[in-house]
Parts: sequence; structure tokens; C-alpha cells
Amino acid sequence: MNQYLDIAPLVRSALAEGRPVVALESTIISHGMPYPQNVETALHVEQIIRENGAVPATCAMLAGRLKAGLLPEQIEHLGKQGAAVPKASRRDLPVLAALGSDGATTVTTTMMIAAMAGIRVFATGGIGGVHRGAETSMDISADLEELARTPVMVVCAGAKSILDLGLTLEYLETKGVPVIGYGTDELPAFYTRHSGFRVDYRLDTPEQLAAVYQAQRAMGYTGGMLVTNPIPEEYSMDKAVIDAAIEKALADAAAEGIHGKETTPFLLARIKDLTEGSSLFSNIRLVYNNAALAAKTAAALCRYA
Ligand code: PSU
Ligand code: MN
Repeated sequence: MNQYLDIAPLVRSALAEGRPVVALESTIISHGMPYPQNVETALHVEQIIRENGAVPATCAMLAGRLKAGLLPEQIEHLGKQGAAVPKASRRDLPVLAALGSDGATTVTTTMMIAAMAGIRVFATGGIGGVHRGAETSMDISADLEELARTPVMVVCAGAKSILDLGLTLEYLETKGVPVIGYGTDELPAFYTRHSGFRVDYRLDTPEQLAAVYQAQRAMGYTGGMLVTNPIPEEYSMDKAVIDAAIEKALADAAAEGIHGKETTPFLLARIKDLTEGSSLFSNIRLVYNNAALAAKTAAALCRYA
């Protein structure tokens, strides 16, 4: 096994016994939400996964080690350190490992750790994608490449319209990544259920999601798949409110010359400030919703021999 990887004992025994496991990311903890809501949310997400019959494996890099499964005090550490923990994408892991550093794993690096550990399902809030203006900035999240190359099912609530959602779907199509709407024909826009963009397929049960993942494996695909699960209606935001906050955040990022890996965390923090926390509430609820679906889907997958 990978000499940098530590699999937590409960995760290891579940995998060895063919019981369901769900991976979780840590950028959402260190960079996606403020302390202490980030830690409370991360711990509650783990609880929801347990209640739905699976074992949670929050992933991160700690002191140069790749971790699949964290202790509550390790989650507390990542949440308290916040933005002081380097955001770790694919290019960062070897350097952080050599330095013995901590790292908050994005969708990309959480998929990587999940695959190394043998975890097939991963729940998060939103994925990175093709940024607006990417035709000149070339800012396209490494998350899309990882979905094309690593065999993990990512359950999210779509993507925020800080991104160009149409181009994000085009890119995933080019890369051969199945994009599934869970109970919907439309790509959800994270804070709201509707984006106006159609997804490839609508599926309605965890068993159907598991069957697609299983078919990919049987056909020898190397890549993963994306499940987009709309935020429950009662927690979704008013479209006009969130659209205005997103436009303002994008204008602020341009005015301050924000670029590179800072772009996404800057936009997320700005949106939260501009909406006085109502976006944070929605964000937390949609992650809970995705965790429950991921746990049920991981359980369905375990029913295959
Ligand atoms: N989008 C969100 N919330 C997040 C992220 C994205 O709505 O927390 C985080 C995830 O960890 C994602 C990463 O993998 O940002 C993408 O960053 P970038 O755009 O720099 O690739
Ligand atoms: Mn980027």
C-alpha cells in the first residue's frame, strides 16, 4: 500500500468486511465555512453517514500523511486552523508530504485518497468547474480532470454559478464523465434547485446510482461519475438574492486581482458575507442531504458481490 497513506481503523475494518464507507473532503472545513460552524457541520455530516448505515472517512493531509478517516480532534484542528491550512489539490500533495505539512483536501485530492484507500463514494457540497471567463483566464478546476481519471462517485449539489455551468457540463462531456441528476433533469445550482442546464440523465434511487458505478467498473472505465442532488426545497435560497451576491463577489474578485487557487475560497467567503449567513445555512443543509444519499448509495454498492 501507499507508504504515505493512513486508513483509520474503523474505515479499514469496514472496507475489509465489505461494509459501506463514504469519503468526505476537508477544504470545505478549512476554507469553505467559518469556525466553529465548519467543525460542527463536519462532525454532524459524519453522524448522518453513520445513521444511514455507512462509515465516514473524512480525508486530509496531516503532518505529511494522507488520511482516510479522521478523529474528532483532527477535524477540530483543521477547522480551527482554517485558511492557515494549505488548500491541497493534485499538484500540492507531493510537496506538502515532503514538507510534513497539513493540507485541506479538495474534491480532487479527496477522490485521490478515496481511490488509494478503496472507497468508492464521496459526498461533498459543490465541485469546482470551469470559471466564468475561462476562455482568457484558463481557470478550470482540477476537479474535472480528476473526475475523468479516478474511479470515485462524487455526490454534490451541483455547482455554484460563480462558475460557467454550461462550460462545466461541456468539459465533463468531453472528458467522458457521466453527470446524473438525482430526481431531476436539470443541473442544480448549489443554493438553488435550478440552473436552466439539462443533465445527461435523471435517476431516482441509490440502487440505480450504484448500478451505473458498477457498470463503469465492469467495462473497465478509469474515471468516476458525478451525481448532482438538488438542495431540498425548504432550504434553497431566493434566486435573486444569491445571484446578486454572486455578481458582487465576482466583481470584487476582479477588482482585487484575485486569481489562482485563491479564487474559489475568496468567492465563497464573499458570498457568505454578502448574504449575512443565509448562504451558510443552505450550504450546511445541502451537505447533510448529500451525505445521506451517498451513504445509501454506498450501501447499495456493497450489495454487489
Ligand atoms: N465549491 C464549493 N465549495 C467548496 C469548494 C468548491 O461550493 O468548498 C472547494 C472544494 O474543495 C473544491 C475546491 O474541490 O473548492 C475547488 O477549488 P478550485 O476551484 O480552486 O479547483
Ligand atoms: Mn482554479
